[in-house]
Amino acid sequence: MKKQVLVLAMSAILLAACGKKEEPVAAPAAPAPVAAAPAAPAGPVLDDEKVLNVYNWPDYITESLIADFEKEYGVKVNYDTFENNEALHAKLVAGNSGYDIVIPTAGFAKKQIDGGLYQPIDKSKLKNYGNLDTDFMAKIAGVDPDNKFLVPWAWGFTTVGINKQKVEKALGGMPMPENAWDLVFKPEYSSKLKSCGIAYLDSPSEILPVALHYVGKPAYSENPEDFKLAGEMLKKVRKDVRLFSSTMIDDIAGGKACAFIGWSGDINIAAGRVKETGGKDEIVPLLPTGGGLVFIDTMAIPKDAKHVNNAHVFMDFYLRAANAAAMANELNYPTGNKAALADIKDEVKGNKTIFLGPEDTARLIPTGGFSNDVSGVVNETYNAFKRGK
Ligand code: N2P
Repeated sequence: MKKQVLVLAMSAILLAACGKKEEPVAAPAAPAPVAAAPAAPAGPVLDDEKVLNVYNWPDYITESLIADFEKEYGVKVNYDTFENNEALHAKLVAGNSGYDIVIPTAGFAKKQIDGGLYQPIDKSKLKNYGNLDTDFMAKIAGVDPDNKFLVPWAWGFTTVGINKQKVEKALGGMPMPENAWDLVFKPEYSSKLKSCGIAYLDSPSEILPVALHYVGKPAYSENPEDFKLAGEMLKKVRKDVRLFSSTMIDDIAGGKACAFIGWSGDINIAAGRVKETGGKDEIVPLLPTGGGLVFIDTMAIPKDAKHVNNAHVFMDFYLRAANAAAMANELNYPTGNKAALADIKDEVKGNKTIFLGPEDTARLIPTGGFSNDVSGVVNETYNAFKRGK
């Protein structure tokens, strides 16, 4: 049975009629109707079991969000992370994942929506839904018509980042390329940067689109020949790649890698960490002329989720302007929450590697996804590359 969190109404007090001893006792007058206590505002509907299971990307939640939510609603949050969309997809396809909220990238989620893996969002339960930017929602509607299944979490772009001093030293006087993707995709550069460490995200659905785009093919090609070309290009630089990881903030900040394919916000976090600890190296997310790969990550409720009400309450909580603003202020990832803009610090709003200028925005590789037809080729090409075959 669903229960409502209700504040208890105060009980009525009946007054006894009183009179002088000698006077005949009058029949007690009917008590005056007690004014009804003002209705307490109904709280959101929670499930009987006060639990919420969330599955998200690593390093992608503000510090106090979960604790604040647990405290306010008395719901215990179990929080797990996945490394890439493929790992999330495998869990959803297997079924009974146990998760109530998952955070797929919108482009990738299309096939999950088409495959019936999510349940529709009940927007009537999201009183903060109006905080969302309608233009942003229109973009998501390209993969999720009528915004039925996906509620924005955050967005950013996959790009090349560098440790400026280490890269300059390793290049030994060789000028930086015009297109920063050359640093990680062209043997001329990668063979030099190998010495200070090249890291790639461990994410087929991001490495393949940027590789395809780099070799002049559509980022979300359907043509196996295009994958062959991208695979050949990747093969040439494989020996220079030191690390595959989706949690590379510490590796970057700790100097294990000097050139990396990473996420814009994470690269900025690593840059901040080096500064805080008094390090001299500058970590910089670059804005390649070849374009970064935009991602829009979203919350969705798996079809077989057990705590659907709690999931909606969490979504609505996240949609509060202050919570969405913290995502940009603390983690350098903007959200589609328009109301949050006022609470985002000026230095974050003014950072062109977080809030891109028009030129860089125009160059971004738009969000998209591979169809099921090519998912085999995507995985084969990626795995062969990673194994060095
Ligand atoms: C941040 C995770 C970014 C997710 N660490 C990219 N889809």
